[in-house]
Amino acid sequence: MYELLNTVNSPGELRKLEREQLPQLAKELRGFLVESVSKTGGHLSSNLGTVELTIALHYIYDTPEDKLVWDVGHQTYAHKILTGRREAMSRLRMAGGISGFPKREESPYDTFGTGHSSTSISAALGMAVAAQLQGSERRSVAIIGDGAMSGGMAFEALNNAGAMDANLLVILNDNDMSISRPVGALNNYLARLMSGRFYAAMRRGSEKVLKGMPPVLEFAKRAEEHFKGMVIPGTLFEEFGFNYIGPIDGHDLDVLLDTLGNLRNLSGPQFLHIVTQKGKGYPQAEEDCLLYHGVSKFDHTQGIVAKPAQDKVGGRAARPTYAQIFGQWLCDMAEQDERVVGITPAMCEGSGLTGFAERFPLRYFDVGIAEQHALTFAAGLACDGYKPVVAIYSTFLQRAYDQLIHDIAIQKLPVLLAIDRGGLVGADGATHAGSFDLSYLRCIPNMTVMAPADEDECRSMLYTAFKLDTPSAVRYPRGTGPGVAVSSEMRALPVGKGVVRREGRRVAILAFGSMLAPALAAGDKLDATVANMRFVKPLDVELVLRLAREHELLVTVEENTLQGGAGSAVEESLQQQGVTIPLLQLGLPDRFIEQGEHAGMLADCGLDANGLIMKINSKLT
Ligand SMILES: Cc1ncc(C[n+]2csc(CCOP(=O)(O)OP(=O)(O)O)c2C)c(N)n1
Repeated sequence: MYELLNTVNSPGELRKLEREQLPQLAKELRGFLVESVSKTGGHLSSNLGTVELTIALHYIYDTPEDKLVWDVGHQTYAHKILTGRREAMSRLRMAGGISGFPKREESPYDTFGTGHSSTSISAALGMAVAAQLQGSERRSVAIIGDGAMSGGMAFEALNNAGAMDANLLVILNDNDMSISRPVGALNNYLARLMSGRFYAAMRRGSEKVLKGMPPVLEFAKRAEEHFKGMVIPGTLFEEFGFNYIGPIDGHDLDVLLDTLGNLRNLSGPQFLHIVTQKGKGYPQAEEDCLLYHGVSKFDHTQGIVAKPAQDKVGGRAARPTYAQIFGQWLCDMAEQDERVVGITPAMCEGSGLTGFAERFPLRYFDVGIAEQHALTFAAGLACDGYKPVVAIYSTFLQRAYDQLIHDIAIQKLPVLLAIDRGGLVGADGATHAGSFDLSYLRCIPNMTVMAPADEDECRSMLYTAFKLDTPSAVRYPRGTGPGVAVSSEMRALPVGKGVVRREGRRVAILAFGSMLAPALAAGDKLDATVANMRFVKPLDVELVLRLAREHELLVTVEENTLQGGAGSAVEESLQQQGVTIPLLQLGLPDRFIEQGEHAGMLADCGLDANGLIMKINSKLT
């Protein structure tokens, strides 16, 4: 079935193929991708869109000597398959298997590790400058989507690269989609560029620009024959100092090969604009590329079967995810208070904002993949009387740390961060884990930081945070919780207070957020006291002191790195009060945790009930 594909185990072998064989290879690669991803889950639409580009790049460039840097890296499955990892695709994103993103330690062809967006131009520029300094002719190519291009870092890098003469090629893979519809002025600009309305004017500009550059002129003339006069300069990218080529059809191998072949020989900053279709070649994904952006396992002969609106599990309604609970709360809050505005950096669906966006379109802001801007934009709104709620994944909030401190916390602005994907996230692995937020949030003055242990508490915490009128964060995990029914009431919790959930002897377990469930299970086995601490900041010091007085051992447990986390807060408070008591701090270890299945990953870290029992027992004896 994959006769030709099976013969290609490296780009070296790919380069031995005749050009005429490449369309067949693309066809087989696409079939393999659909079949393979349907068995493992993963990103599908973006990968189907980059099949021809990946083949053409490895065919023309001398990889891995020449460097390909993929932005975000979710579109690198074809690249993995062609660089010796075809068989490893059966364990994509699984424990012990290959990552869903490029990873330097996985292959020499993965030149730069990614997962977060908008880094490729900076990294490829660094490599291009390194080549220049080393007197090498090797080339560096950044491949970046139109969504990732909306990130500020991409512009910082363009600004830098355009004023240098390093041999950098930036390929803009324009499929007119981010995860959902792309937003912003750049996107409008690209659409206008594509529409051809500006074509004539640009064409005149093009001749002017090309005249002084004979190799480009020659290339442009040849290219013109292929794509019937589609070579136009993009004013914006030209202004940045790049030589702009495009837009060209990113699924036409002939055009791609000719164009890249020419660009490979040009020096200085080059910009190639290609147009692709997300989901290309799999009709269901072409139809609904959002649904097929990130998929779980499915039957590829049928496609994803839509779930009924009220999904039933064993006769009961399926549990809502924390993201859905947040989305519902935001709608309810917005009904009550017209100062509520909702902000997302390009993660509408994942953050549970679809309903809010539909019901409150004027108070909903998708700002693009721009976390830094999202926070400072929220700060601005807060300055003038609004109550901004920023829905953001823990891992992406890392991008906006200074904005949180400098623009929000110092000014004590009432911005609420609804932080999703706190803790380990499973198949996406280390780049997407929300392992650090409790540590990096609790050291910021003026912040209130909460972690819910169940769904109902999540809603109450969001309301509590909203009522505070100071900077606050509610941090909840990916997916579903323990299944506690969510009250429709808006109930505020007492600030800085935890609750004892189980009274026991000798040992007191102080659980934060998602760790309450295993703590309660361990508490039952050990007859230990278990407290749901609720607040990481302000910490319930009174409760900590009482538990210290009444027990022989305190145990803190959190789904956050041990360094500087909630357990450290408990330790600091004991120190400050001059209380000495054995303290066992449990949490994520000081290493990056690779992809896997969430429960297994927690167990590996000793954060399931059994792990807690073992560690507590060994501390007691
Ligand atoms: C800093 C950061 N924020 C958000 C994301 C989540 N994310 C992953 S892919 C994606 C869309 C990327 O769109 P584009 O670059 O156009 O690539 P496409 O999927 O369309 O091929 C987003 C928002 C991320 N990876 N990194």
